[in-house]
Amino acid sequence: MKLSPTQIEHFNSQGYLIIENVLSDAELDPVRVEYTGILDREAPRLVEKGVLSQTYAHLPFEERYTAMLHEMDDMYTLYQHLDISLPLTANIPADTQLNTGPATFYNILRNAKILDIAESVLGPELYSNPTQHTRIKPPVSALPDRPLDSNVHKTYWHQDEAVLTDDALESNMLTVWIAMTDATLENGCMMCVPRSHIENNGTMHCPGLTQSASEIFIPEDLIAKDQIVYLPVKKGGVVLLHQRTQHAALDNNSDRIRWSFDLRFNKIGQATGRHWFPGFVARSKANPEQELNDVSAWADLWYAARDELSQMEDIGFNSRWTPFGEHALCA
Ligand SMILES: O=C(O)CCC(=O)C(=O)O
Repeated sequence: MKLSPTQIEHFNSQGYLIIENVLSDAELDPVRVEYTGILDREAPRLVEKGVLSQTYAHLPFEERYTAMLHEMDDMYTLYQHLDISLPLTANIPADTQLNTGPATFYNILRNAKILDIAESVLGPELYSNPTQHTRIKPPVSALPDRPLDSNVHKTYWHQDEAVLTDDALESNMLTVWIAMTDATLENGCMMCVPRSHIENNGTMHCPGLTQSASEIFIPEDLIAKDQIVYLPVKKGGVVLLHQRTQHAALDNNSDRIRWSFDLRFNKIGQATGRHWFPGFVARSKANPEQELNDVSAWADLWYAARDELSQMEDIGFNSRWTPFGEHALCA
């Protein structure tokens, strides 16, 4: 699924692109089944620990996830099993889990249509950058009233390159955001400031409100609000963002979850900006034998990284913005 010259020109000039109808239900359904399996595995454990009153196994994934979170004081206990990244916290316990399942690997990260889209922008030497998440956002009415990170709550304004280390500022990183459910104005679709990738190089970010080092944000006063474009997209659609495009996501004010994956790609050989975490060669015309096609090899990379990071007292993710914490705009 190569992008047309018009689409590429829109992306390059505006810093974003909406592409509808990329992934089919036949590709997304196995991912949903995989995620249901994670709840099937974790729910009885949480019941046994006294965290949940029941497994909610009678509910479909969407409602079950919300019902489970509703009962949990520490929702990250569950969420971390679903994410496709280790957390960006000061310490990573040796038993930290993440989803390294085959449906997510083959149907999402290694999906040929997703790689074709990335190739249209970055060329044929594609590295899967480990700056990636799944975000499964319950209705705000189901969330506690305290700062929560953007994997479950709304996303504050930011540029993606701001969560990377300095060595990646010259990399060409592309964000590929994939809708697992429709993303609407009501349920928390993304929004962006067009052309901010050209006009706002290195916008100031404040350190975030939660313990995750990825929760930095651009103060609202620095956003050109009259220029905001909303990015609703149907299930199976994709939104592309340039690494410097200012963007955010609305609250989920609907009564159902809003679910997405956000992946990143850069050119092979460029710094990922998350050297702690493992990326892989997703596609290479020059050296196809270097492509990582085996889900268990991918899982091994993540668990090896976890084992190494669990030995560190303070990993020091993303400390670039701490000095600005005292700036009046950050208050
Ligand atoms: O899905 C969201 O809420 C925001 C995603 C985002 O900000 C990103 O992928 O950089």
